[in-house]
Amino acid sequence: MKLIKKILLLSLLNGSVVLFAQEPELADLLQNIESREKISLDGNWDVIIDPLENGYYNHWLTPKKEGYNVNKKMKSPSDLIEYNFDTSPQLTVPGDWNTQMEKLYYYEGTIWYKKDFSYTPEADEQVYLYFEAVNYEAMVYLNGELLGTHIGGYTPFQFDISNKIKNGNNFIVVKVDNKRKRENVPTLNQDWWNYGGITRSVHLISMPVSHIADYSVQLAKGKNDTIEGWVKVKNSAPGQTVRVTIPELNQDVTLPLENGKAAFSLEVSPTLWEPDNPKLYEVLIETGSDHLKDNIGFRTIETRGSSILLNGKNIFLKGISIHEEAPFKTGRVTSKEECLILLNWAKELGCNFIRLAHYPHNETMVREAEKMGLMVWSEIPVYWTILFDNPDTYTNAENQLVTMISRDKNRAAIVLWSLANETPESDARYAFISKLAQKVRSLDQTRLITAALDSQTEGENGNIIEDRLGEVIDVIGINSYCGWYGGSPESCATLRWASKFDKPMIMSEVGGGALYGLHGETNERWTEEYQADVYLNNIEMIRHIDFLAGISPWILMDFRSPRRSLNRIQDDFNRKGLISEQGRKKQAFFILQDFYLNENNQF
Ligand code: GCB
Repeated sequence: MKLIKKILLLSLLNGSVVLFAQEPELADLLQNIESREKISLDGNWDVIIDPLENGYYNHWLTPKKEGYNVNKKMKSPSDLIEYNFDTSPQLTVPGDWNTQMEKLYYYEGTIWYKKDFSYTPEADEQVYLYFEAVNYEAMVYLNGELLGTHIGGYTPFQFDISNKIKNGNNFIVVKVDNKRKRENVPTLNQDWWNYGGITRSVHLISMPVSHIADYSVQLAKGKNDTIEGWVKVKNSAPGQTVRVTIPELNQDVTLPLENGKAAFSLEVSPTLWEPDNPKLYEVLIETGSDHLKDNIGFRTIETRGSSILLNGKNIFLKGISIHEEAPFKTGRVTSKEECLILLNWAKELGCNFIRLAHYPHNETMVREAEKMGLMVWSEIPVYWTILFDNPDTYTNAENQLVTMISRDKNRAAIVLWSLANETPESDARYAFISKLAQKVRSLDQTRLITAALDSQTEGENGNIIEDRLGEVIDVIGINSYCGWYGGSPESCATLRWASKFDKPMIMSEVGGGALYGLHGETNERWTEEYQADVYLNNIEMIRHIDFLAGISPWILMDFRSPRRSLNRIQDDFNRKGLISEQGRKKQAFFILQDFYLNENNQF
């Protein structure tokens, strides 16, 4: 097991092999917060809109000693304090700011958030402040004191505030800044709305000082009869043990902790997770003082030549791409109900697979997809022309990647980690993405690596895939817009594909735009008929790609994008959805549905 850097075989307990090990270098992030006792800090937060960052910088543009973070109040009538959270407007958390106030529709910049709360600490307690996501840069202060800064808009982060939280009244201030920057991931240019704000939930999570911080329980790579795992306990006492049980599989092991860590390997053959039977097992983890429960599925995912094998069997990935955009109201998804609407549409379409584009989606989305039997492609926003030769950009991308894997490593539904989308070829890009791939392989060997590539060479007999990133990844994603950005829809039916690599290909994007309710001839852009024709002809095309292992057309639902300004048609929406943002299905939805449900598409 390459996951474990140092393995020392110790003993046999209950017939299972017990190992001591170091968990790989994952993010310092509590696993499975769903199962934890939490105090929610969601709801109304007081906000100050601060385009010039006056709450942070003085007029010489040096950071103030005391900015808005200290939440100062007037003590006497003559005091000059030019801000007041208590009389300020409010925004709802979780939620983006752009869709909550008309004047923030196009806003990109800084907004300060403040929340008061009271707390009564208990004995033997460790308290974490946990943010599911803030877009993009968050400086977090507790009672005026900086806890830390987090960069990256779609991944969770936490602070141990046990020694800082007060008995009684406390306040949190977060400086949220979503200015796009050239060196960021994503960079200045992107085809989705840069929704700002505390977009996902915020929690106070309390647990015993000695607690289960992280664990991994999955099938060993390629083995359907071996469950491998490890548990990390923070502040463990000498001689302390951890117990892992999977009651339905009659597995019950008690493991000694070494430096707070223990690993195990169980020889057992679980019913495997698959789309038709997304079986999850209750897994219980206990230490003396702490316990938690997770529902975990077991499956293997591999490639053989140009096929993808789920549990050793060839599978065609019938997918759809999805942005984390709320149906009916637009803006960021903020509830489980919204996740379920999107996922149920994917099921109705006949999918067994979803591409969660272009950044890690919220944890609920992944967990619910898993329960519904949807395989998941999860990706980081290494998108278009990020600065591949900038070391800070790399560090940022790697942090997002490692955090995504840390959060979701126990989700059997995730079969593909995607490292990049439509990145222009260069040596720097090759080195950057290869390094990310190495990182994934050092952390997780139980999933496949992919990237959505743009670069296909037009040969005499059609398109040829020869981007050298193909050497690095396991599954080649190809974004192709035949019939939309190039060629007529009819020309797609006869377009042929070849690949330099003996690897599976997923057509990770394909499609075209239509305004729901706009009808006309098949050659009229933006009509449902045109879009349907794009789908029909592309479906004809893919029947002839013998190394094709799946598709995830672009996209389930229309989504906001400031690049899309065609008045009366786009109105700030990318219209390539099969469903409008108001939940109306376009003709193309039914074309794809027919292909997925009625055709024997086992390629
Ligand atoms: C792409 C991008 C995606 C865009 C899409 C489009 O290739 O990966 O983010 O939204 O094309 O609609 O052009």
